[in-house]
Amino acid sequence: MMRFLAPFSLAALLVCGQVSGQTWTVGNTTLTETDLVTGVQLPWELLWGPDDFLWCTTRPGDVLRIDPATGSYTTVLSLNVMNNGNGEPGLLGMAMHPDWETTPKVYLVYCTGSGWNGEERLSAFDWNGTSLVNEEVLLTLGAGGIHNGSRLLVLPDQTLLMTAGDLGTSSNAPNLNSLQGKILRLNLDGSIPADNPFPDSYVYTYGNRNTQGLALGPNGLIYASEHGQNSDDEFNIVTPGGHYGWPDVQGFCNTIGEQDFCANNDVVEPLKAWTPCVAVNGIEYYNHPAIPEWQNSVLMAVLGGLSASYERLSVLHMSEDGTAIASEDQFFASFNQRVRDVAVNPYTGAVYVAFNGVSYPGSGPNLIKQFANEAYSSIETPAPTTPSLRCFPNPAVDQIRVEYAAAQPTGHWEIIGFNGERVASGRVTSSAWDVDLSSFSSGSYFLRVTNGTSTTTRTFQMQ
Ligand SMILES: [Ca+2]
Ligand SMILES: [Ca+2]
Repeated sequence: MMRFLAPFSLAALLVCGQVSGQTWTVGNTTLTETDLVTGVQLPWELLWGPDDFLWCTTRPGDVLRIDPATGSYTTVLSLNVMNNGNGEPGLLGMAMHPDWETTPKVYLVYCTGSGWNGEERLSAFDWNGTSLVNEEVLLTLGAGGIHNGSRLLVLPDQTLLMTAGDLGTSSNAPNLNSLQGKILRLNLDGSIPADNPFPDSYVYTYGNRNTQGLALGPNGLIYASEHGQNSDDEFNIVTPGGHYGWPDVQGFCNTIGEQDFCANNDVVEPLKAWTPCVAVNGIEYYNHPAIPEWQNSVLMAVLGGLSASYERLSVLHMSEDGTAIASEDQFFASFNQRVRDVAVNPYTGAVYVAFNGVSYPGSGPNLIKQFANEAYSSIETPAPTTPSLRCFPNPAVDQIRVEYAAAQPTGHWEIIGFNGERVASGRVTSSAWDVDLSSFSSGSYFLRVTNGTSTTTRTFQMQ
């Protein structure tokens, strides 16, 4: 079946930030694009939380709790991370305790230390209603300039998977005495599960290079995406005790040397491999009726590789039992933006996508977009509890009106170009004000209003 993806402009109808200017056609479904949050440095993990907020880690060390209805967010934790999140290390994966009502814990992986050597920590924090507190370090690994993993995923049996990269030393991966180049499995208190495949070991799979996608699929399947070196990015099914081949086997067992190694080592082959590498990243299983064309598929963020040629959201249509990829569709390549992660709104079926700018290891513009089928009627998303922000007209010519509906309209506002330069700012003293744009050049800007710990952003265009 052919699938079409055709953007067209709705600029005349826009309210700033609510719709960014495009709709996308997916079969018989129309997705409306919204810039939910803009100006965030390197959103890395996107997660729909058990509190019905969208949670996000940023590689420079912040945890954001985003109101999905308004895009307003609060920074609930700021960590000191290695090299301020420049390069590959920083704050990475996140997961929530499955018994959130009684045990509101958030699990985070981050790299800390100076220079390019340090420590990677898996820590649990308590959510106290406003911030993350009481860090408990559950596990420490090495951290380096490259290949730090790390995604987290809580399994239905209340254990936690953590992907650990090989730190650029490929011999780590097959070495069962190293925690690098693995997928690890822990109890939620940090102890080793009694039924792990290797006695008294966190190791769940080995021979992994740098796995940066994990998701639960149907029928108890666990999916993983893994970066290859130059060839053979992989999409795998996670099998306890499995050897995934690195560095002796890349992708399928399809060379003479690989076939011998695979026969002797019972190597698990991927469901699909991509050559040259496209830099596969965060994954999420999608089965929501809001986008019927994407049901029973895995949405996979693709960074595009060092050559910045393959950026997209891949839709991997799975076979009925989930054990094979039937076909791949590609979306949003026209943004030419590194796609880092994806999350799904369980009420509306809307998809949130984290973009990481145009070049490795991450530059502006960074933003979180929502793609929603507005024709789908669903259970309402819970009412927003945080301020709403509008700016209009969009596109703007010489002036823009800002409306900020907050209980206390205080704080400050900024307008920032997509190159990161702040071009205007001021104090918030009322719920509406005008900004003179007559000296602005044309292009994309974002408006950021900060009120206490709450930040709200909107994008607008200057003609
Ligand atoms: Ca492999
Ligand atoms: Ca191969």
